[in-house]
Amino acid sequence: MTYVDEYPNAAKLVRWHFGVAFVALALGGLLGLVQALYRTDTLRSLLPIQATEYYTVLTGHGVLLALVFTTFFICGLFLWATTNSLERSLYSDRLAWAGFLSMFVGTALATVAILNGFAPGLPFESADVLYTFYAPLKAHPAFYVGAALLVVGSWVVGAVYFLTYRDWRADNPDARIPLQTFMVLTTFIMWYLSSVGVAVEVVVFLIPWSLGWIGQVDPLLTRSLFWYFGHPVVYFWLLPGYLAWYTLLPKFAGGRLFSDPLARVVFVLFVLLSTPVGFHHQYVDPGIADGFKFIAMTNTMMLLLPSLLTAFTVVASLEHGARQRGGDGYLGWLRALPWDNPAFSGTALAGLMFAAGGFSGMINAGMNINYLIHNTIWVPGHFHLTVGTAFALTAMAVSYWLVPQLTGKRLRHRTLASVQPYVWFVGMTLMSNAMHRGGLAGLPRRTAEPVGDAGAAAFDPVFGSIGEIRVQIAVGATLLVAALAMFLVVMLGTWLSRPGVARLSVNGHIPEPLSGASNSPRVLDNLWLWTGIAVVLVVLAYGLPLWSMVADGVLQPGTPPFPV
Ligand code: HEM
Ligand SMILES: [Cu+2]
Repeated sequence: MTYVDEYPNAAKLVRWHFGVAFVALALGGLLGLVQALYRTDTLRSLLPIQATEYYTVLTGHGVLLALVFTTFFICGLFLWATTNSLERSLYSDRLAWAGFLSMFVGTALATVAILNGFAPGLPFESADVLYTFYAPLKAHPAFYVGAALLVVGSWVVGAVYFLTYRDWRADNPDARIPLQTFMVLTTFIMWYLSSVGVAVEVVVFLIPWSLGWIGQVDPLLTRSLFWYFGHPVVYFWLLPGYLAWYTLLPKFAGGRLFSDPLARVVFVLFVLLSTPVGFHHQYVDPGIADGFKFIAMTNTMMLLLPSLLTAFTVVASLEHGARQRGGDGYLGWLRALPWDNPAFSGTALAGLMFAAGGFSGMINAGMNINYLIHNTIWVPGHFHLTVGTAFALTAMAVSYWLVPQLTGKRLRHRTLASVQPYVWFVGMTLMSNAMHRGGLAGLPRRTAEPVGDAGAAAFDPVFGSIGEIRVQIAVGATLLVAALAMFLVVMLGTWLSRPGVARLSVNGHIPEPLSGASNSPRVLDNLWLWTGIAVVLVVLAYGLPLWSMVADGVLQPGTPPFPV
Protein backbone atom coordinates (compact mmCIF):
# COMPACT_ATOMS: atom_id res chain seq x y z
CA MET A 1 0.00 0.00 0.00
CA THR A 2 1.16 3.49 -0.79
CA TYR A 3 1.44 6.12 1.89
CA VAL A 4 -1.51 8.10 0.51
CA ASP A 5 -3.80 5.06 0.70
CA GLU A 6 -2.74 4.25 4.21
CA TYR A 7 -2.78 7.76 5.70
CA PRO A 8 -4.92 9.89 3.39
CA ASN A 9 -5.35 12.76 5.87
CA ALA A 10 -1.68 13.01 6.75
CA ALA A 11 -0.79 12.79 3.05
CA LYS A 12 -3.07 15.74 2.35
CA LEU A 13 -1.42 17.77 5.11
CA VAL A 14 2.03 16.98 3.78
CA ARG A 15 0.97 17.92 0.25
CA TRP A 16 -0.23 21.34 1.42
CA HIS A 17 2.99 21.95 3.29
CA PHE A 18 5.02 20.97 0.25
CA GLY A 19 2.81 23.02 -2.05
CA VAL A 20 3.48 26.23 -0.12
CA ALA A 21 7.16 25.33 0.13
CA PHE A 22 7.44 24.94 -3.65
CA VAL A 23 5.66 28.23 -4.37
CA ALA A 24 8.09 29.98 -2.01
CA LEU A 25 10.95 28.21 -3.77
CA ALA A 26 9.77 29.43 -7.17
CA LEU A 27 9.32 33.03 -6.08
CA GLY A 28 12.49 33.14 -3.98
CA GLY A 29 14.56 31.57 -6.74
CA LEU A 30 13.38 34.15 -9.25
CA LEU A 31 14.35 36.97 -6.90
CA GLY A 32 17.74 35.24 -6.47
CA LEU A 33 18.36 35.44 -10.20
CA VAL A 34 17.35 39.10 -10.30
CA GLN A 35 19.76 40.06 -7.55
CA ALA A 36 22.61 37.93 -8.89
CA LEU A 37 22.31 39.56 -12.31
CA TYR A 38 21.87 43.00 -10.81
CA ARG A 39 24.85 42.94 -8.50
CA THR A 40 27.12 41.47 -11.15
CA ASP A 41 25.94 44.14 -13.57
CA THR A 42 24.78 41.56 -16.10
CA LEU A 43 21.99 42.81 -18.36
CA ARG A 44 21.18 45.30 -15.64
CA SER A 45 19.24 47.65 -17.89
CA LEU A 46 16.81 44.84 -18.71
CA LEU A 47 16.03 44.05 -15.08
CA PRO A 48 12.79 45.46 -13.67
CA ILE A 49 14.34 46.91 -10.50
CA GLN A 50 16.13 50.03 -9.27
CA ALA A 51 19.14 50.02 -6.99
CA THR A 52 16.91 51.27 -4.17
CA GLU A 53 14.85 48.10 -4.48
CA TYR A 54 17.80 45.77 -4.05
CA TYR A 55 17.08 45.28 -0.35
CA THR A 56 13.47 44.42 -1.12
CA VAL A 57 14.63 41.72 -3.52
CA LEU A 58 17.26 40.46 -1.08
CA THR A 59 14.77 40.34 1.79
CA GLY A 60 12.24 38.47 -0.33
CA HIS A 61 14.87 35.99 -1.44
CA GLY A 62 16.24 35.35 2.04
CA VAL A 63 12.89 35.15 3.83
CA LEU A 64 11.09 33.06 1.21
CA LEU A 65 13.91 30.56 0.83
CA ALA A 66 15.68 30.39 4.17
CA LEU A 67 12.60 30.76 6.37
CA VAL A 68 9.41 29.92 4.43
CA PHE A 69 10.51 27.17 2.04
CA THR A 70 12.53 25.42 4.74
CA THR A 71 9.93 25.59 7.52
CA PHE A 72 7.05 24.38 5.37
CA PHE A 73 9.05 21.59 3.80
CA ILE A 74 10.41 20.43 7.15
CA CYS A 75 7.07 20.49 8.96
CA GLY A 76 5.55 18.47 6.11
CA LEU A 77 8.42 16.01 5.85
CA PHE A 78 8.28 15.39 9.60
CA LEU A 79 4.55 14.72 9.48
CA TRP A 80 5.33 12.01 6.96
CA ALA A 81 8.30 10.68 8.96
CA THR A 82 6.33 10.50 12.21
CA THR A 83 3.34 8.63 10.81
CA ASN A 84 5.50 6.45 8.62
CA SER A 85 7.91 5.33 11.30
CA LEU A 86 5.42 5.04 14.19
CA GLU A 87 3.01 3.32 11.81
CA ARG A 88 0.01 5.21 13.13
CA SER A 89 -2.12 8.21 12.19
CA LEU A 90 -1.54 11.64 13.64
CA TYR A 91 -2.74 12.45 17.13
CA SER A 92 -4.97 15.14 15.66
CA ASP A 93 -5.38 16.27 12.07
CA ARG A 94 -7.20 19.36 13.31
CA LEU A 95 -4.28 20.52 15.42
CA ALA A 96 -1.90 19.98 12.52
CA TRP A 97 -4.17 22.04 10.23
CA ALA A 98 -4.30 24.79 12.85
CA GLY A 99 -0.50 24.93 12.86
CA PHE A 100 -0.40 24.95 9.08
CA LEU A 101 -2.93 27.77 8.89
CA SER A 102 -1.01 29.90 11.36
CA MET A 103 2.16 29.39 9.32
CA PHE A 104 0.27 30.17 6.13
CA VAL A 105 -1.34 33.39 7.35
CA GLY A 106 2.00 34.49 8.82
CA THR A 107 3.76 33.87 5.55
CA ALA A 108 1.13 35.77 3.60
CA LEU A 109 1.41 38.79 5.92
CA ALA A 110 5.20 38.88 5.84
CA THR A 111 5.37 38.34 2.07
CA VAL A 112 2.90 41.13 1.34
CA ALA A 113 4.82 43.45 3.66
CA ILE A 114 8.07 42.62 1.84
CA LEU A 115 6.59 42.99 -1.65
CA ASN A 116 5.15 46.37 -0.64
CA GLY A 117 8.75 47.53 -0.91
CA PHE A 118 8.20 47.60 -4.69
CA ALA A 119 5.07 49.74 -4.41
CA PRO A 120 5.45 52.49 -1.84
CA GLY A 121 2.25 53.83 -0.39
CA LEU A 122 0.47 50.51 0.06
CA PRO A 123 -0.87 49.71 3.55
CA PHE A 124 2.02 47.54 4.73
CA GLU A 125 4.67 50.04 3.62
CA SER A 126 7.75 47.82 3.45
CA ALA A 127 9.94 45.36 5.26
CA ASP A 128 13.44 45.72 3.85
CA VAL A 129 14.97 44.24 6.98
CA LEU A 130 16.55 41.11 5.47
CA TYR A 131 15.99 37.67 6.84
CA THR A 132 18.16 38.54 9.85
CA PHE A 133 15.60 40.95 11.22
CA TYR A 134 17.03 42.80 14.20
CA ALA A 135 17.19 46.46 15.22
CA PRO A 136 18.02 49.09 14.11
CA LEU A 137 16.38 48.15 10.79
CA LYS A 138 12.64 48.42 11.27
CA ALA A 139 9.80 46.79 9.29
CA HIS A 140 6.06 47.29 9.19
CA PRO A 141 4.40 45.43 12.12
CA ALA A 142 2.74 43.06 9.61
CA PHE A 143 6.15 41.57 8.87
CA TYR A 144 6.92 40.83 12.51
CA VAL A 145 3.42 39.53 13.23
CA GLY A 146 3.83 37.29 10.19
CA ALA A 147 7.18 36.00 11.41
CA ALA A 148 5.70 35.29 14.84
CA LEU A 149 2.75 33.39 13.33
CA LEU A 150 5.13 31.31 11.23
CA VAL A 151 7.13 30.29 14.29
CA VAL A 152 4.08 29.67 16.48
CA GLY A 153 2.48 27.60 13.72
CA SER A 154 5.58 25.41 13.56
CA TRP A 155 5.35 24.94 17.33
CA VAL A 156 1.77 23.70 16.96
CA VAL A 157 2.69 21.27 14.19
CA GLY A 158 5.60 20.17 16.42
CA ALA A 159 3.17 19.47 19.25
CA VAL A 160 1.41 17.00 16.95
CA TYR A 161 4.63 14.98 16.57
CA PHE A 162 5.09 14.80 20.33
CA LEU A 163 1.45 13.93 21.02
CA THR A 164 1.46 11.23 18.37
CA TYR A 165 4.61 9.86 19.93
CA ARG A 166 3.04 9.98 23.41
CA ASP A 167 0.13 7.84 22.22
CA TRP A 168 2.50 5.42 20.55
CA ARG A 169 4.55 5.19 23.75
CA ALA A 170 1.46 4.31 25.76
CA ASP A 171 0.88 1.36 23.42
CA ASN A 172 4.57 0.37 23.24
CA PRO A 173 6.02 0.99 26.71
CA ASP A 174 9.26 -0.90 26.16
CA ALA A 175 10.02 -0.42 22.48
CA ARG A 176 12.85 1.79 21.27
CA ILE A 177 11.79 5.02 19.56
CA PRO A 178 11.83 4.35 15.80
CA LEU A 179 14.81 6.13 14.27
CA GLN A 180 12.93 8.64 12.12
CA THR A 181 10.69 9.65 15.00
CA PHE A 182 13.75 9.96 17.22
CA MET A 183 15.21 12.37 14.66
CA VAL A 184 11.99 14.37 14.42
CA LEU A 185 11.65 14.73 18.18
CA THR A 186 15.28 15.67 18.86
CA THR A 187 15.22 18.21 16.02
CA PHE A 188 12.11 19.79 17.46
CA ILE A 189 13.49 19.85 21.01
CA MET A 190 16.32 21.94 19.61
CA TRP A 191 13.85 24.04 17.64
CA TYR A 192 11.65 24.80 20.68
CA LEU A 193 14.68 25.62 22.77
CA SER A 194 16.12 28.05 20.24
CA SER A 195 13.07 29.67 18.64
CA VAL A 196 12.11 31.04 22.05
CA GLY A 197 14.88 33.58 21.41
CA VAL A 198 13.37 34.94 18.21
CA ALA A 199 9.87 34.85 19.72
CA VAL A 200 11.02 37.08 22.60
CA GLU A 201 12.86 39.36 20.19
CA VAL A 202 9.81 39.82 17.98
CA VAL A 203 6.96 39.82 20.50
CA VAL A 204 8.58 41.72 23.37
CA PHE A 205 10.68 44.20 21.43
CA LEU A 206 10.14 44.53 17.68
CA ILE A 207 6.33 44.48 17.48
CA PRO A 208 5.82 47.14 20.20
CA TRP A 209 8.66 49.18 18.66
CA SER A 210 7.27 49.05 15.11
CA LEU A 211 3.80 49.95 16.42
CA GLY A 212 5.31 52.98 18.11
CA TRP A 213 4.42 51.84 21.64
CA ILE A 214 8.03 52.09 22.74
CA GLY A 215 10.49 54.63 21.45
CA GLN A 216 13.70 52.60 21.36
CA VAL A 217 15.09 49.11 21.71
CA ASP A 218 18.57 47.84 22.50
CA PRO A 219 20.11 46.76 19.17
CA LEU A 220 22.73 44.60 20.86
CA LEU A 221 20.05 42.76 22.80
CA THR A 222 17.85 42.16 19.74
CA ARG A 223 20.88 41.02 17.76
CA SER A 224 21.85 38.63 20.52
CA LEU A 225 18.33 37.23 20.79
CA PHE A 226 18.22 36.85 17.02
CA TRP A 227 21.51 34.97 16.85
CA TYR A 228 20.61 32.85 19.86
CA PHE A 229 18.03 31.49 17.41
CA GLY A 230 19.97 32.22 14.23
CA HIS A 231 22.57 29.53 14.56
CA PRO A 232 20.38 26.67 15.78
CA VAL A 233 18.02 27.48 12.91
CA VAL A 234 20.73 26.30 10.54
CA TYR A 235 20.60 22.91 12.24
CA PHE A 236 16.82 23.03 12.00
CA TRP A 237 17.44 23.14 8.24
CA LEU A 238 20.23 20.62 8.26
CA LEU A 239 18.84 17.85 10.44
CA PRO A 240 15.94 17.02 8.11
CA GLY A 241 18.67 16.65 5.48
CA TYR A 242 20.44 14.29 7.87
CA LEU A 243 17.20 12.36 8.31
CA ALA A 244 17.19 11.83 4.56
CA TRP A 245 20.91 10.98 4.39
CA TYR A 246 20.67 8.44 7.21
CA THR A 247 17.33 6.80 6.57
CA LEU A 248 16.69 7.26 2.83
CA LEU A 249 19.99 7.66 0.99
CA PRO A 250 21.28 4.16 1.93
CA LYS A 251 18.03 2.76 0.58
CA PHE A 252 18.29 4.79 -2.65
CA ALA A 253 21.81 3.36 -2.98
CA GLY A 254 20.46 -0.17 -2.76
CA GLY A 255 21.67 -0.90 0.76
CA ARG A 256 21.02 -0.32 4.43
CA LEU A 257 22.05 2.23 7.03
CA PHE A 258 25.38 1.27 8.59
CA SER A 259 24.58 2.14 12.20
CA ASP A 260 21.40 3.25 13.92
CA PRO A 261 23.14 3.89 17.30
CA LEU A 262 25.64 6.26 15.70
CA ALA A 263 22.79 8.21 14.12
CA ARG A 264 21.16 8.61 17.53
CA VAL A 265 24.41 9.84 19.09
CA VAL A 266 24.73 12.43 16.32
CA PHE A 267 21.24 13.82 16.87
CA VAL A 268 21.74 13.97 20.64
CA LEU A 269 24.98 15.90 20.09
CA PHE A 270 23.08 18.40 17.99
CA VAL A 271 20.50 18.90 20.75
CA LEU A 272 23.29 19.64 23.21
CA LEU A 273 25.58 21.76 21.05
CA SER A 274 23.41 23.66 18.58
CA THR A 275 22.20 26.44 20.84
CA PRO A 276 25.15 27.69 22.94
CA VAL A 277 27.04 28.93 19.86
CA GLY A 278 25.18 32.00 18.59
CA PHE A 279 27.84 34.52 19.64
CA HIS A 280 29.99 33.25 16.79
CA HIS A 281 27.88 35.53 14.60
CA GLN A 282 28.81 38.47 16.81
CA TYR A 283 32.59 38.28 17.00
CA VAL A 284 32.81 41.90 15.87
CA ASP A 285 29.99 43.18 18.10
CA PRO A 286 31.06 45.37 20.99
CA GLY A 287 29.44 44.81 24.38
CA ILE A 288 29.99 41.05 24.59
CA ALA A 289 32.98 39.87 26.58
CA ASP A 290 35.65 38.08 24.56
CA GLY A 291 35.50 35.10 26.90
CA PHE A 292 31.94 34.33 25.88
CA LYS A 293 32.79 34.67 22.22
CA PHE A 294 35.57 32.20 22.86
CA ILE A 295 33.18 29.73 24.53
CA ALA A 296 30.88 30.04 21.51
CA MET A 297 33.81 29.34 19.21
CA THR A 298 34.85 26.24 21.14
CA ASN A 299 31.29 24.90 21.12
CA THR A 300 31.06 25.57 17.40
CA MET A 301 34.20 23.59 16.70
CA MET A 302 32.75 20.70 18.72
CA LEU A 303 29.85 20.60 16.28
CA LEU A 304 32.30 19.27 13.74
CA LEU A 305 32.18 15.95 15.55
CA PRO A 306 28.61 14.95 14.70
CA SER A 307 29.16 16.11 11.14
CA LEU A 308 32.28 13.99 10.74
CA LEU A 309 30.48 11.00 12.28
CA THR A 310 27.73 11.55 9.73
CA ALA A 311 30.17 11.66 6.83
CA PHE A 312 31.63 8.37 8.02
CA THR A 313 28.29 6.61 8.53
CA VAL A 314 26.71 7.82 5.32
CA VAL A 315 29.70 6.97 3.14
CA ALA A 316 29.96 3.54 4.78
CA SER A 317 26.28 2.92 4.05
CA LEU A 318 26.74 4.00 0.44
CA GLU A 319 29.69 1.67 0.01
CA HIS A 320 27.65 -1.16 1.48
CA GLY A 321 24.83 -0.39 -0.94
CA ALA A 322 27.18 -0.20 -3.91
CA ARG A 323 28.79 -3.54 -3.04
CA GLN A 324 25.31 -5.09 -2.80
CA ARG A 325 24.81 -3.92 -6.36
CA GLY A 326 28.00 -5.61 -7.48
CA GLY A 327 30.45 -2.72 -7.14
CA ASP A 328 34.03 -3.54 -6.19
CA GLY A 329 37.53 -2.09 -5.86
CA TYR A 330 38.78 0.65 -3.54
CA LEU A 331 36.80 3.36 -5.29
CA GLY A 332 35.35 1.40 -8.20
CA TRP A 333 32.20 0.76 -6.15
CA LEU A 334 31.25 4.39 -6.68
CA ARG A 335 30.38 3.51 -10.28
CA ALA A 336 27.83 0.97 -9.12
CA LEU A 337 25.64 3.58 -7.48
CA PRO A 338 22.37 4.56 -9.23
CA TRP A 339 23.54 7.94 -10.54
CA ASP A 340 20.61 8.18 -12.96
CA ASN A 341 18.05 8.04 -10.16
CA PRO A 342 17.39 11.70 -9.21
CA ALA A 343 16.40 10.84 -5.66
CA PHE A 344 19.80 9.25 -5.19
CA SER A 345 21.99 11.63 -7.18
CA GLY A 346 20.36 14.74 -5.72
CA THR A 347 20.76 13.55 -2.14
CA ALA A 348 24.32 12.34 -2.70
CA LEU A 349 25.47 15.51 -4.50
CA ALA A 350 23.88 17.60 -1.76
CA GLY A 351 25.91 15.66 0.80
CA LEU A 352 29.08 16.19 -1.19
CA MET A 353 28.49 19.95 -1.33
CA PHE A 354 27.81 19.97 2.37
CA ALA A 355 31.33 18.68 2.94
CA ALA A 356 32.72 21.71 1.09
CA GLY A 357 30.38 23.97 3.07
CA GLY A 358 31.69 22.42 6.28
CA PHE A 359 35.20 23.54 5.43
CA SER A 360 34.23 27.14 4.74
CA GLY A 361 32.13 26.99 7.91
CA MET A 362 35.21 26.21 9.97
CA ILE A 363 36.77 29.37 8.62
CA ASN A 364 33.67 31.38 9.54
CA ALA A 365 33.81 29.95 13.04
CA GLY A 366 37.44 30.81 13.80
CA MET A 367 37.44 33.86 16.03
CA ASN A 368 40.36 35.59 14.32
CA ILE A 369 40.13 34.29 10.76
CA ASN A 370 36.46 35.28 10.75
CA TYR A 371 37.53 38.94 10.54
CA LEU A 372 38.91 38.25 7.09
CA ILE A 373 35.61 37.16 5.58
CA HIS A 374 33.06 38.82 7.86
CA ASN A 375 30.33 40.55 5.84
CA THR A 376 31.96 39.70 2.54
CA ILE A 377 30.26 37.67 -0.17
CA TRP A 378 32.18 34.65 1.15
CA VAL A 379 29.33 34.23 3.65
CA PRO A 380 26.57 33.72 1.05
CA GLY A 381 29.08 31.49 -0.75
CA HIS A 382 29.15 29.36 2.39
CA PHE A 383 25.45 29.11 3.04
CA HIS A 384 24.45 28.39 -0.52
CA LEU A 385 26.47 25.20 -0.05
CA THR A 386 24.78 24.40 3.25
CA VAL A 387 21.15 25.51 3.38
CA GLY A 388 21.08 26.45 -0.31
CA THR A 389 22.25 23.00 -1.41
CA ALA A 390 22.67 20.49 1.43
CA PHE A 391 19.11 21.26 2.47
CA ALA A 392 17.46 22.54 -0.71
CA LEU A 393 18.82 19.92 -3.11
CA THR A 394 18.10 17.13 -0.62
CA ALA A 395 14.54 18.43 -0.30
CA MET A 396 14.10 18.39 -4.06
CA ALA A 397 15.64 14.93 -4.36
CA VAL A 398 13.47 13.49 -1.61
CA SER A 399 10.42 15.00 -3.32
CA TYR A 400 11.14 12.91 -6.42
CA TRP A 401 10.64 9.85 -4.25
CA LEU A 402 8.03 11.11 -1.81
CA VAL A 403 5.60 13.14 -3.92
CA PRO A 404 4.49 10.07 -5.93
CA GLN A 405 3.69 8.38 -2.62
CA LEU A 406 1.83 11.45 -1.39
CA THR A 407 -0.24 11.82 -4.54
CA GLY A 408 -0.53 8.24 -5.75
CA LYS A 409 0.77 9.42 -9.12
CA ARG A 410 3.81 8.27 -11.00
CA LEU A 411 6.76 10.68 -11.38
CA ARG A 412 6.51 12.48 -14.73
CA HIS A 413 9.31 13.85 -16.93
CA ARG A 414 11.81 11.41 -15.52
CA THR A 415 14.62 12.38 -17.88
CA LEU A 416 14.31 16.01 -16.89
CA ALA A 417 14.34 14.92 -13.26
CA SER A 418 17.50 12.87 -13.68
CA VAL A 419 19.54 15.73 -15.16
CA GLN A 420 18.19 18.31 -12.72
CA PRO A 421 20.52 17.59 -9.76
CA TYR A 422 23.56 17.82 -12.04
CA VAL A 423 22.52 21.20 -13.43
CA TRP A 424 22.06 22.45 -9.87
CA PHE A 425 25.42 21.02 -8.88
CA VAL A 426 27.30 22.71 -11.73
CA GLY A 427 25.47 26.01 -11.20
CA MET A 428 26.21 26.00 -7.50
CA THR A 429 29.84 25.04 -8.02
CA LEU A 430 30.28 28.12 -10.19
CA MET A 431 28.27 30.55 -8.10
CA SER A 432 29.48 29.48 -4.71
CA ASN A 433 33.10 29.08 -5.65
CA ALA A 434 33.12 32.54 -7.20
CA MET A 435 31.44 33.98 -4.12
CA HIS A 436 34.06 32.45 -1.85
CA ARG A 437 36.86 33.85 -3.98
CA GLY A 438 35.23 37.24 -4.27
CA GLY A 439 34.89 37.31 -0.50
CA LEU A 440 38.58 36.63 -0.04
CA ALA A 441 39.24 39.62 -2.27
CA GLY A 442 37.00 41.70 -0.01
CA LEU A 443 33.82 41.97 -2.12
CA PRO A 444 31.05 42.95 0.30
CA ARG A 445 27.77 41.06 0.62
CA ARG A 446 24.30 42.61 0.59
CA THR A 447 24.96 45.44 -1.79
CA ALA A 448 23.83 46.29 -5.27
CA GLU A 449 26.91 48.28 -6.11
CA PRO A 450 29.97 46.32 -5.04
CA VAL A 451 32.05 47.23 -8.06
CA GLY A 452 31.47 50.65 -9.53
CA ASP A 453 33.51 51.71 -12.55
CA ALA A 454 36.17 53.19 -10.34
CA GLY A 455 35.86 50.63 -7.56
CA ALA A 456 36.94 47.45 -9.31
CA ALA A 457 40.58 48.28 -8.85
CA ALA A 458 40.09 48.27 -5.08
CA PHE A 459 39.53 44.50 -5.13
CA ASP A 460 42.39 42.27 -6.00
CA PRO A 461 41.78 38.49 -6.13
CA VAL A 462 44.73 36.17 -5.58
CA PHE A 463 44.22 34.84 -9.08
CA GLY A 464 41.74 35.66 -11.84
CA SER A 465 39.86 38.94 -11.89
CA ILE A 466 36.77 40.50 -10.40
CA GLY A 467 35.22 40.54 -13.87
CA GLU A 468 35.62 36.80 -14.23
CA ILE A 469 34.21 36.22 -10.73
CA ARG A 470 31.16 38.26 -11.65
CA VAL A 471 30.59 36.25 -14.82
CA GLN A 472 30.78 33.00 -12.86
CA ILE A 473 28.23 34.24 -10.35
CA ALA A 474 25.86 35.29 -13.13
CA VAL A 475 26.25 32.04 -15.12
CA GLY A 476 25.97 29.93 -11.96
CA ALA A 477 22.82 31.75 -10.87
CA THR A 478 21.25 31.23 -14.30
CA LEU A 479 21.96 27.49 -14.20
CA LEU A 480 20.54 27.28 -10.69
CA VAL A 481 17.30 28.90 -11.69
CA ALA A 482 17.13 26.65 -14.75
CA ALA A 483 17.48 23.65 -12.42
CA LEU A 484 14.80 25.08 -10.18
CA ALA A 485 12.45 25.44 -13.16
CA MET A 486 13.13 21.83 -14.15
CA PHE A 487 12.26 20.67 -10.66
CA LEU A 488 9.02 22.64 -10.68
CA VAL A 489 8.03 21.27 -14.09
CA VAL A 490 8.51 17.71 -12.82
CA MET A 491 6.53 18.42 -9.65
CA LEU A 492 3.68 20.21 -11.39
CA GLY A 493 3.56 17.58 -14.12
CA THR A 494 3.39 14.81 -11.55
CA TRP A 495 0.94 16.53 -9.26
CA LEU A 496 -1.49 17.52 -12.03
CA SER A 497 -1.35 14.28 -13.98
CA ARG A 498 -4.36 12.01 -13.95
CA PRO A 499 -4.15 9.39 -11.22
CA GLY A 500 -3.92 5.75 -12.09
CA VAL A 501 -2.42 6.30 -15.54
CA ALA A 502 0.52 4.12 -14.65
CA ARG A 503 1.21 1.85 -11.73
CA LEU A 504 3.21 3.59 -9.02
CA SER A 505 6.81 2.50 -9.36
CA VAL A 506 8.11 3.72 -6.00
CA ASN A 507 8.85 1.38 -3.21
CA GLY A 508 8.27 3.09 0.12
CA HIS A 509 9.78 0.40 2.30
CA ILE A 510 12.81 1.46 4.35
CA PRO A 511 15.16 -1.44 5.17
CA GLU A 512 16.48 -2.16 8.68
CA PRO A 513 19.94 -0.76 9.55
CA LEU A 514 22.89 -3.15 9.65
CA SER A 515 23.32 -2.32 13.31
CA GLY A 516 19.86 -1.70 14.75
CA ALA A 517 18.35 0.31 17.59
CA SER A 518 18.73 -2.54 20.07
CA ASN A 519 22.52 -2.08 19.85
CA SER A 520 22.33 1.46 21.17
CA PRO A 521 22.31 2.35 24.88
CA ARG A 522 18.81 3.00 26.20
CA VAL A 523 19.85 6.29 27.74
CA LEU A 524 19.97 7.76 24.22
CA ASP A 525 16.17 7.61 24.13
CA ASN A 526 15.86 9.58 27.36
CA LEU A 527 14.73 12.84 25.81
CA TRP A 528 14.17 14.60 29.16
CA LEU A 529 17.78 14.06 30.14
CA TRP A 530 19.18 15.58 26.93
CA THR A 531 16.77 18.50 27.10
CA GLY A 532 17.87 19.19 30.68
CA ILE A 533 21.57 19.17 29.82
CA ALA A 534 20.96 21.35 26.77
CA VAL A 535 19.20 23.95 28.94
CA VAL A 536 22.09 23.98 31.41
CA LEU A 537 24.56 24.57 28.58
CA VAL A 538 22.46 27.44 27.25
CA VAL A 539 22.34 29.06 30.68
CA LEU A 540 26.12 28.76 31.02
CA ALA A 541 26.80 30.23 27.59
CA TYR A 542 24.15 32.97 27.60
CA GLY A 543 23.28 33.76 31.22
CA LEU A 544 25.95 36.32 32.08
CA PRO A 545 26.25 38.14 28.75
CA LEU A 546 22.47 38.54 28.44
CA TRP A 547 22.32 39.69 32.04
CA SER A 548 24.91 42.35 31.40
CA MET A 549 22.86 43.59 28.42
CA VAL A 550 19.63 43.92 30.38
CA ALA A 551 21.16 45.08 33.68
CA ASP A 552 21.21 48.70 32.50
CA GLY A 553 17.52 48.55 31.49
CA VAL A 554 16.09 46.33 28.77
CA LEU A 555 15.53 49.15 26.31
CA GLN A 556 18.80 50.97 26.96
CA PRO A 557 21.20 50.59 24.06
CA GLY A 558 24.47 51.09 25.94
CA THR A 559 26.08 48.15 27.69
CA PRO A 560 28.88 48.52 30.19
CA PRO A 561 31.98 46.49 29.33
CA PHE A 562 32.01 43.13 31.04
CA PRO A 563 35.35 42.06 32.53
CA VAL A 564 36.98 39.30 30.49
C1 HEM B 1 17.88 29.47 -6.95
C2 HEM B 1 19.09 29.89 -7.06
C3 HEM B 1 19.70 30.93 -6.16
C4 HEM B 1 20.33 32.07 -6.58
C5 HEM B 1 20.54 32.51 -8.02
C6 HEM B 1 20.77 32.77 -5.41
C7 HEM B 1 21.49 33.97 -5.43
C8 HEM B 1 21.86 34.70 -4.31
C9 HEM B 1 22.75 35.85 -4.30
C10 HEM B 1 23.46 36.42 -5.52
C11 HEM B 1 22.82 36.30 -3.02
C12 HEM B 1 23.71 37.40 -2.46
C13 HEM B 1 23.20 38.76 -2.58
C14 HEM B 1 24.06 39.78 -1.86
O1 HEM B 1 24.63 39.50 -0.77
O2 HEM B 1 24.14 40.89 -2.36
C15 HEM B 1 21.98 35.44 -2.22
C16 HEM B 1 21.75 35.59 -0.87
C17 HEM B 1 21.04 34.69 -0.09
N1 HEM B 1 20.51 33.47 -0.50
FE1 HEM B 1 20.44 32.78 -2.39
N2 HEM B 1 20.38 32.07 -4.30
C18 HEM B 1 19.72 30.93 -4.71
C19 HEM B 1 19.19 29.93 -3.90
C20 HEM B 1 19.08 30.00 -2.53
C21 HEM B 1 18.51 28.99 -1.69
C22 HEM B 1 17.95 27.65 -2.18
C23 HEM B 1 18.54 29.47 -0.42
C24 HEM B 1 18.08 28.84 0.86
C25 HEM B 1 17.33 27.79 0.98
C26 HEM B 1 19.13 30.79 -0.47
C27 HEM B 1 19.32 31.63 0.62
C28 HEM B 1 19.92 32.87 0.58
C29 HEM B 1 20.04 33.73 1.73
C30 HEM B 1 19.54 33.43 3.15
C31 HEM B 1 20.73 34.88 1.31
C32 HEM B 1 21.14 36.07 2.16
C33 HEM B 1 20.18 37.16 2.18
C34 HEM B 1 20.70 38.25 3.05
O3 HEM B 1 21.90 38.55 3.03
O4 HEM B 1 19.88 38.79 3.82
N3 HEM B 1 19.46 31.08 -1.77
N4 HEM B 1 21.42 34.47 -3.04
CU1 LIG C 1 26.27 30.09 13.14
